[in-house]
Amino acid sequence: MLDLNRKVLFDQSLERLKAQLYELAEFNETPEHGITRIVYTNRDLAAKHYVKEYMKEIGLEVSEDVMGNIFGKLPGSNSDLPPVWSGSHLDAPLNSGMFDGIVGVLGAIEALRLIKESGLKHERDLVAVIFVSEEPTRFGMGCLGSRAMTNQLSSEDLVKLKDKDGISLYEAMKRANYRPDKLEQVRIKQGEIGMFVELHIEQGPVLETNQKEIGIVNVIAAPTEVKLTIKGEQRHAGSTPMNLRKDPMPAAAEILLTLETWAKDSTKAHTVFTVGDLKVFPGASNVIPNEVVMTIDSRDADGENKEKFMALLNEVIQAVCAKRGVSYELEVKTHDQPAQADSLITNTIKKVCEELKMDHQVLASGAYHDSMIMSKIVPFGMIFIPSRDGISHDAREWTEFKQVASGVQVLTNTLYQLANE
Ligand code: HGY
Ligand code: MN
Ligand code: MN
Ligand code: MN
Repeated sequence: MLDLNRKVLFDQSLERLKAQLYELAEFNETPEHGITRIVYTNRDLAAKHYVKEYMKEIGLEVSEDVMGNIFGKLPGSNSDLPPVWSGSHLDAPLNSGMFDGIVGVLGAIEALRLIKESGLKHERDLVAVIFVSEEPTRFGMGCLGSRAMTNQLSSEDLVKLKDKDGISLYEAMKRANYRPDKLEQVRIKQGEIGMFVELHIEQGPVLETNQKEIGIVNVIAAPTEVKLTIKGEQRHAGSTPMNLRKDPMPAAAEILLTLETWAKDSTKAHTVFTVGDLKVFPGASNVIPNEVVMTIDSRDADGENKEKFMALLNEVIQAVCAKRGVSYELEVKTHDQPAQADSLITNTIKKVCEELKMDHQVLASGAYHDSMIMSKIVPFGMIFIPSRDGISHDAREWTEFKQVASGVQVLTNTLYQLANE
């Protein structure tokens, strides 16, 4: 094991990570409740600047691509070998927590700092990476940076994806002084990167319930993210008899409940279904709406079940809208496939946990991550640390700083070993 596991180093790491987590939490649009940090906004750009400056300060070679993905490199003795990457995201959804994504960003940087300061040799370059916009908050699609890298985001997508104010991803990139016209420069080919390891909070209840310090992810459940618009006929709420109505609101409710029941009855362990946003137009209590717009977020770790959901989604929407005399538009934003972690990486994480005598277990990730997208071009592994009460994407999100530091210790040793593979 690395001599960096000495107690004094662990305590120094813990203090640094704690301070940085609080400092990054300052870049926040909703200090009155939780953390909100949306891609290409001032807070997001300020957080990026903070991290770039810190990476320079500790001597990493810092670069940024035309989209705003950030890289901090610690050169190895053999830079011809494909590097080992580690990292996550800086953006945060609405009124959420201060750990999601951030522990993977700061953890990767801290790991490279510890390895650098230990003076221990490593062959492969080690790179801390910060992906643009992992959260779907602004453009309805998550993992924009890693999708762009792995050629799963086209120039047409940059124009098509729009935020609630009608600003396209292309325009938002330009306003933030990035170069959407040079998207091709972001692409990374299969084989260019050797391995990718992401440290992340679990965002669920398993590790805490089982009293484990570390989670080793074997599979990442994949999202199907859809925008459904149902159009009906706006009329008076009082004088319109029930049999004359073409009301999109009960149509949306029937579709939602049918799909929720299907997810609840699923025999697969990680089938989930959420409607996180639903807007009614014009939105007056005594007016039968003319339109309802809702998001549908379904996840599964089983590819076959995902296809069954997709078939059911189309069938239910069609049948309910026909029965109720309303029309609909269905926009499928993502329909990703579950991602299997790499056995060399997961075995290395396991070995490190055993050597550090940390209780650990293998588990699936219900949340998706950039690792899921990167798995298209590079073998990945994920290290989880516990979430208090299993809560995330909420101001109550919490992980003890000792748990963060332990996760970073496992990440550091894992990266060191993989860099000498
Ligand atoms: O939604 C997710 O799973 C991720 O946290 N964006
Ligand atoms: Mn998240
Ligand atoms: Mn995350
Ligand atoms: Mn994620």
